[in-house]
Amino acid sequence: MPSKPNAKGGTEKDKDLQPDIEVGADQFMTTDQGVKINDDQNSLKAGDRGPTLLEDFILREKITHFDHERIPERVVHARGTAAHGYFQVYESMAKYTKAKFLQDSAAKTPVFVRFSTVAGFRGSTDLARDVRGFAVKFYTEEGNFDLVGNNIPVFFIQDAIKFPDLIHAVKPEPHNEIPQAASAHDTFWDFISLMPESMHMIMWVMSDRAIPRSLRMMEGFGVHTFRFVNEKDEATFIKFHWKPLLGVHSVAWDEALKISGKDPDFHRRDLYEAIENGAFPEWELGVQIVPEKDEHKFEFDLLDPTKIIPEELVPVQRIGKMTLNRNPDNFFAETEQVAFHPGHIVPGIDFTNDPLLQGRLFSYLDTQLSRLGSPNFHEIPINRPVVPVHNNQRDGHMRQTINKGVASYHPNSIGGGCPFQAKMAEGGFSSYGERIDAKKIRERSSSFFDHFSQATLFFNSQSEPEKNHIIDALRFELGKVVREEIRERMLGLLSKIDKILAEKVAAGLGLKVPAKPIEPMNHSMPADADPKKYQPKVIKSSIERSEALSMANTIKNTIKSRQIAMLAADGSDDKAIDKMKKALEAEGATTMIIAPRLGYLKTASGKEMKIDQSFLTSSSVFFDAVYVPGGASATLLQEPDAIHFVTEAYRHCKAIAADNDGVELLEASAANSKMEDNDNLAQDGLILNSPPEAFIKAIAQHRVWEREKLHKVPA
Ligand code: HDE
Repeated sequence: MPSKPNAKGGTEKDKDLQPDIEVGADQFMTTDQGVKINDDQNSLKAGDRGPTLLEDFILREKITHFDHERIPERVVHARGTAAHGYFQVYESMAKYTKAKFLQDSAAKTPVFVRFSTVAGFRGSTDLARDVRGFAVKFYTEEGNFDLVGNNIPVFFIQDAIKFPDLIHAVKPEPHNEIPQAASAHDTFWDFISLMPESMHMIMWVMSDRAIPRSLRMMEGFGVHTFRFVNEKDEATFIKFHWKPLLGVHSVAWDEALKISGKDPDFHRRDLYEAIENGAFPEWELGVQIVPEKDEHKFEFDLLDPTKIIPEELVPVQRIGKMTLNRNPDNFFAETEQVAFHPGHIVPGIDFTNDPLLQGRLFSYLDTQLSRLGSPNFHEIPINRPVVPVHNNQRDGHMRQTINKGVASYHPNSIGGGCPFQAKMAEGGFSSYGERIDAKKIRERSSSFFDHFSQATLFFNSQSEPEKNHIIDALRFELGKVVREEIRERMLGLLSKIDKILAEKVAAGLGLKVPAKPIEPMNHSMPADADPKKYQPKVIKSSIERSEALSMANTIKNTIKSRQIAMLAADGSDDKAIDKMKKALEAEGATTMIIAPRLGYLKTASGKEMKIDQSFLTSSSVFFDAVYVPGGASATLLQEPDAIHFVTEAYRHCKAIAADNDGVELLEASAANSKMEDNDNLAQDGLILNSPPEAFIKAIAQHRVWEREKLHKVPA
């Protein structure tokens, strides 16, 4: 049976990890050989001022281990953070798949999830404009299943052979290793401008999806079309989705830039703290199911990873829920050493011929060999399945398993034929018997040649503010490109997506959209190919807008785990603070008192109140909303940092509440522009002298992006 929570509420995987957990509390310090150490302060010397002796095995062991502490970072997705949890299916999916972890709604399957950015190095900022990795390892009773996805449902390229080119283009440029964790440079846009197939993905990456508010507030996607296979060996096509129960939310670009400086660990910290505070992040697993007979029914190819299946065509069925409820104990042992692989599947799930997926099936095992250094990386505690492993794989660096017996081959008679193969009825994996009758050919199917229709669909599906953010992002990114011909090529491609989009970007760059995109448009073609045959196909999407593509339509009914700043000073109204705090915390939000200095403040009723952060140690960009109680406006108005705090929160379109003379702080800030001529302030997220409920409603809206129409960036 899959794991049921043990007495302590842990999963099978938690139990499996127990023997490897080391706690030094109340223990003697020892060498790696278990010898108790008497002096860890001084090396062994010939006389107290003499040379250190080579004989000092304690010194040598310690320094040698230190010298080898680093392993290569992931070539992509180096920056990441992870958490433990479990997955539970809502009802049996037996009709579609025999995968055991998708049968029993009472069973909890342990998971380990790693989120990441793609381009930056291990120490880079969390808030880079980038795709986020969303990799889930399910420790099922039939072995590990890895769903190695992203927070964007499509990819830049259609064929794995282009992946090294894409990554070389986006990584810092090779001559000077600049810029870090950024796509805003020539090599990236040079490549992209020659790859029209990337246009759909570019729309997503230039949208606010690429700067999430929190890892807990982003969707996940399996990207490729996979297969479900049931007991009768019938297959259906599947797209995997993760839908966050907190909704899909992002920060503003200006915020992202500031957070990158003030707290580059913002997402990592947010996930860690949410879990420590018991605000466990949750996602529903969704699937789009397409019967085999419908494979060719769509105006795009199901095998093309630059396409989504619009939810209007095939709805997403929510089939289960994942909860992350435990932080790793050790970053290196777990988060760094976890090794995902899209090729880790279990009976009931299978691949399709998506050429990007097919290439990935090679890459992940291969990369672990150099990153983790041995074919035995599956024995590392975080990677090993919760079911036993028996096979004839032997030896290699760092082998942990002590295999008994002399027969390490199959068939054998000496070992009684063991370990033996499992029949399908016994859970043995058997690949889906897809019929293939083909000529070997190095080509791309012409059904992959529509590069623009879904880019247009995405752009058209965005709200006005979202469209403006895409335009701004493109102006910024292309503005950082030095070579003008690259900018012009990009404008040509953008005009194929949307003329107005291209014109607005061009205006920001001081250029004109070229009358005709530079031909041939597709450089991703074989040397001998006829360029005419490789021109992108122009297809008009049967769907003009898709609600699911806009974050404006996401869940906006909760403030769970949101961070609210309360600006206070000596004299602040403690009753108002307590009332607001209680109401916000009852809805699951977290509050912090921010004041001109650290320590304690004396409230209106003479009480001592602990200050959590000062204006120096904190910033409005770390919060979702701001509250200014009355009582201390005279002090706060003397603090330029307090006024800036409110101005910035206002310009970043956040909800702001104030009571009594607290309103004066808003009047001294940029919010004043709205207050002078607006009688519906609540709609604008400004909640003055109102009950907490109104503030709670405003925070749940996440942002009032319309405010940007007047003023975009903080003073
Ligand atoms: Fe990956 N990718 N990838 N990728 N990928 C890696 O494997 C690769 C792609 C994704 O948190 C590497 O262990 C190729 C798509 C995630 O540890 C490497 C291609 C999607 C992670 C690799 C792709 C992903 C990786 C680097 C094109 C979304 C981080 C380190 C054919 C569906 C997993 C490693 C973690 C990591 C190769 C494209 C997701 C080199 C060749 C598409 C979330 O093997």
